[in-house]
Amino acid sequence: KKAQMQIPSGAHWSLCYSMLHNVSTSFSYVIHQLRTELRNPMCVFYLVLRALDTVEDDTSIPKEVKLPILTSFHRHIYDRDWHFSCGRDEFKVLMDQFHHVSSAFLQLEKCYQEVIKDITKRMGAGMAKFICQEVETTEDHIEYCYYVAGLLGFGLSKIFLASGLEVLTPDWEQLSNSMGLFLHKTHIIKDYLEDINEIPEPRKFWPRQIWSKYVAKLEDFKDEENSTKAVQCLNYMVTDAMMHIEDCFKYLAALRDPTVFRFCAIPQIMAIGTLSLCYDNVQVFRGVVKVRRGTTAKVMDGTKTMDDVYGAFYDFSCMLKAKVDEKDPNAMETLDRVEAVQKIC
Ligand code: PS7
Ligand code: MN
Ligand code: MN
Ligand code: MN
Ligand code: MN
Repeated sequence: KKAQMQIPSGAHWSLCYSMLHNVSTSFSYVIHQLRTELRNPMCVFYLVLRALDTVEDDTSIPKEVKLPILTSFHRHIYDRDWHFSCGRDEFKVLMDQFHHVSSAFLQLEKCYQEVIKDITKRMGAGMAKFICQEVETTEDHIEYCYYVAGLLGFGLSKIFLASGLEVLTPDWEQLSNSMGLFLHKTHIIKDYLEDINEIPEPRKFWPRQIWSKYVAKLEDFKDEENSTKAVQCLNYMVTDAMMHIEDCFKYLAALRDPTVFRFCAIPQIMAIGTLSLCYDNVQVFRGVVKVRRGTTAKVMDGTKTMDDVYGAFYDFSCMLKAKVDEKDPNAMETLDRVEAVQKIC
């Protein structure tokens, strides 16, 4: 313990930034380009929630061990001596080196600590709730996405406001939630196979109320004989996620600081890119579906203004539109959504 106290504060930060890079290259990129006053809080916020998520995701931890960790995680971040090993690879490293995250957290200004603690507390409670129950209805699906992403959007907005860099519109709370929901609904679609193949237990985030119209068990989408049903359900899920785009535009259009703008806009463009790639794509049920590296690089480099956002959404929604087949049961609805988006662009 003595030795740990002697680590110079700069060492905690460089280890945090190196772990950030190892767990997410894309978030590492958008966090690095932020102004100094936001960069450190965002790095810590990311690592704290990523560690919380590593506990949530590890299906080998017994429920009675996992639940109290999730619901008291907001207290563990204040404790440099707290340690819990779980997860795999770079996530395991993060858990084993978590004292560096705590040390960095304790050096942040109080106002940032408060937001991070509050969101961690509420997200942990929400994750615990969904360890105990499955995603049955579309309301459950929205509620889960609210806990792991909508709440985060809310917390990020609070940090932007606290920094004095942003003012935001009166409806920022609802718009922040939509920003998170759009990202996370997309993520859940893309991660179908990764989640269902989780060992020792599958994870299921698609709402039963929707998939049960197509198959008897969510796993059935993996079978080749169910390809048509699987893709129809996938197309419905993609169309549903698109309903948040208008709110996302409103949120982004109100941002003033160019680095905050890029931080918020780049993940949203990656999401519409992912949706357009997933639409009508049976590969979602066969392997990994990911936006190409070259496309990612273009988005990272070429997103500076609202016009860039509209341009990217226009292009990706064209790619999606070109795949809509009139035989798809929800084709009309999908085309309506595409048109509504393109009208704004
Ligand atoms: C900008 C108003 C603090 C920047 C960014 C780690 C990513 C991991 O990857 O399926 O398959 O393991 O387990 C709104 C980020 C929503 C959250 C949720 C946008 C922290 C994206 C912990 C709000 C990101 C939310 C789990 C929970 O999915 O993932 C604005 C910063 C944003 C982290 C994300 C991820 C959830 C997640 P994987 P999972
Ligand atoms: Mn995860
Ligand atoms: Mn998770
Ligand atoms: Mn996932
Ligand atoms: Mn994943």
